Amino acid sequence: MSRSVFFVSYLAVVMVLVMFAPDAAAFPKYSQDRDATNCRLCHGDFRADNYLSNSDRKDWGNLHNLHRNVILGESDPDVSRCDTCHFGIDPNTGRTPRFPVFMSQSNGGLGDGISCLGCHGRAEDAGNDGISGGLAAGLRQHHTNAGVNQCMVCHSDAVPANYTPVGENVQPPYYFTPDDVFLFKPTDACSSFGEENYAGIWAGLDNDGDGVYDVLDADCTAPFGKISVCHVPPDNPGNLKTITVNAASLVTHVGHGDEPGECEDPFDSADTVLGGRMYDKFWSEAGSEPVADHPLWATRPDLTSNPRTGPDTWRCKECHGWDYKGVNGAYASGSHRTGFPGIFGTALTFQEIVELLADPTGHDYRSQGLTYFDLWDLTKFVVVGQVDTATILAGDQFTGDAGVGQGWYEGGVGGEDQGCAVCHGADGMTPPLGHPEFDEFPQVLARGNPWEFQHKVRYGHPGTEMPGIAVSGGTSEQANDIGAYSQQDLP
Ligand code: HEC
Ligand code: HEC
Ligand code: HEC
Ligand code: HEC
Ligand code: HEC
Ligand code: HEC
Ligand SMILES: [Ca+2]
Ligand SMILES: [Ca+2]
Ligand SMILES: [Ca+2]
Repeated sequence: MSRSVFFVSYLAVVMVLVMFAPDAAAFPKYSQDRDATNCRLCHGDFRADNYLSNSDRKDWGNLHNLHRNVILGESDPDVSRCDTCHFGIDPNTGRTPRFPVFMSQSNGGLGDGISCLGCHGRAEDAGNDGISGGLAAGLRQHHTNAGVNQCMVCHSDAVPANYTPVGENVQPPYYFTPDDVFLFKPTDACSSFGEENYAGIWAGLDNDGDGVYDVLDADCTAPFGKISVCHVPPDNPGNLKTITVNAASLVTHVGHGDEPGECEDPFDSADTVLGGRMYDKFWSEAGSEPVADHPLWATRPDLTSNPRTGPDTWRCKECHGWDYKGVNGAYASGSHRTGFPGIFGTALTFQEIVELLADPTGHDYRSQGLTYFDLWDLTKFVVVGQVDTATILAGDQFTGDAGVGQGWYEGGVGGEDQGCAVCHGADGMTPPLGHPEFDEFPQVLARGNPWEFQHKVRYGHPGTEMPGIAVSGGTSEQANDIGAYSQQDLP
């Protein structure tokens, strides 16, 4: 795109924002001013180490270096990979300024100077959005389908009902092949042999945003050739084994609970944070929403206090409590009482817990689409993610330091954590962008249900962009301080 077209579209952005979203930040940059705005609000500093992926919650290292060195590799020093994303020439220095970084404008490098859109957009989706060129419809719908409502606030093509992006198998503009300059660039959106996968779990990008990745997406045909999968023996889910299978049978293997790629130690590679979120409401993170009652529901010792039916009866917290103490904790009485025991201090081993959760005559979670890998995440939460709520609460009052908690609330607990205020406002009363109906404000939940509050603060709110502090290494002591601040000092 020529410079003059860029200026025209830049003017259009300014006008659109003035007309429709006077107080919203302009979006086509990664951040407004190297601050927690635009993409950086949720994906953090692009150049920080230990990026925790928003999609698989694994540590991807440094996103900037990953893109520069691993995804882009470059054999010809005259062609700068920096130009794939960076834009313009500073007349004083004659060099490319490194800030700001635009979503859809760059000097070139790999391809035509369309920056992130070269890999995170598709030309075939153009012309279907109210305020942008529309190339990133799939990226936006991926956000929407994952419960991130932000993009819909401004982009009409972020709403699945308005527009269906072209299929997973349609290649982004930069995926042409072969390439002898950018040696490692992605070449296949179906990523049959990992062509789009560089970090984290085996998946590449969900290019059309329907939530299904790569060759598992019905738009892609299974490839020929051999591929490694990690096989989970159904009768002994801890004893994983890497096997080589026909790539065409991958979908079938995954259907049986296997995972593409080589095996890792299941407990080491399990994810406590994802487990904590699934403990709250698993189908917002993995598997599917149950229809009938949980099979154990009919056996609850108290059949009358808790009249819930259907999906709610499958939430771990519904039987075992937000304090993990079941009938011996906050659910000893009230409309959530079931009489079931807690899980705090369980003496079961990892292997026993995975088997208990899979048991078709008991907890039966495989039946709702959870894989053994999901069950390992839940198990890791059970083993290392619980806290004894008696150590942070006196009755229903947090015992932490409200002044210290204000610091965490407003500035974050460290690492990637940006603090609560960026989404909930300094006074807690601002609904997160894209969630206008929200009224379960931090202070409301902290005062009304501190046991639930501590869990949400640590692990976030499933199915939404709220990360929780545990993902950044936050502790239960910090949750306690945030609780004290929210109970005592927020209006
Ligand atoms: C309000 C929070 C939020 C904002 C703002 C945000 N993202 Fe995301 N993003 C997420 C979450 C959460 C996920 C993971 C969704 C999932 O897969 O569960 C994600 C996933 C992604 C992915 C992975 C997609 C895939 O196929 O796996 C990319 C790429 C991405 N975001 C880029 C961006 C860019 C570029 C921007 C700015 C234009 C942006 N995000 C703004 C929260 C956000
Ligand atoms: C995949 C796209 C991409 C590539 C390729 C890339 N960058 Fe960046 N770069 C970014 C993003 C995104 C930011 C963060 C902008 C922000 O925070 O708003 C950034 C920020 C920077 C900054 C900090 C700018 C500032 O003033 O805050 C420097 C310096 C930088 N890049 C240098 C480079 C160099 C040198 C190269 C080539 C070796 C390169 N980048 C390649 C995307 C890229
Ligand atoms: C050359 C192709 C390419 C370009 C250009 C590119 N990306 Fe990416 N990006 C990828 C791929 C591929 C992945 C996924 C890697 C994986 O799954 O292992 C990714 C992942 C990401 C993620 C991580 C999402 C998550 O799951 O947590 C973010 C954020 C992101 N890109 C932002 C950007 C931004 C912002 C730009 C432009 C400044 C950009 N990318 C340019 C190919 C690219
Ligand atoms: C405050 C309004 C606003 C919000 C919220 C917003 N955008 Fe945008 N976005 C814009 C505007 C305005 C443009 C620029 C239109 C242009 O110049 O093409 C744009 C352009 C883009 C582009 C480049 C153009 C293209 O063809 O797609 C990408 C990528 C993008 N947005 C991604 C996202 C994602 C992902 C989200 C949600 C996480 C999001 N945006 C949320 C206002 C917004
Ligand atoms: C419908 C109620 C119900 C739900 C929902 C439920 N459980 Fe249980 N859970 C029980 C009952 C009853 C027991 C004790 C009897 C048994 O072992 O089956 C138990 C026992 C356990 C134990 C063993 C405790 C011990 O030390 O013996 C663990 C661990 C456990 N559950 C974890 C979970 C997890 C994780 C979830 C969510 C994925 C979950 N439970 C969902 C009812 C439930
Ligand atoms: C990246 C944005 C973001 C950050 C940071 C964030 N939240 Fe949230 N929070 C949300 C969203 C989105 C929701 C769900 C909105 C909805 O249900 O519509 C939510 C929900 C909540 C809820 C209600 C949960 C329920 O049961 O409905 C509470 C309480 C809460 N957040 C407190 C906090 C606290 C305390 C922090 C800081 C430790 C925090 N949030 C950080 C975005 C965020
Ligand atoms: Ca990956
Ligand atoms: Ca898809
Ligand atoms: Ca893909």
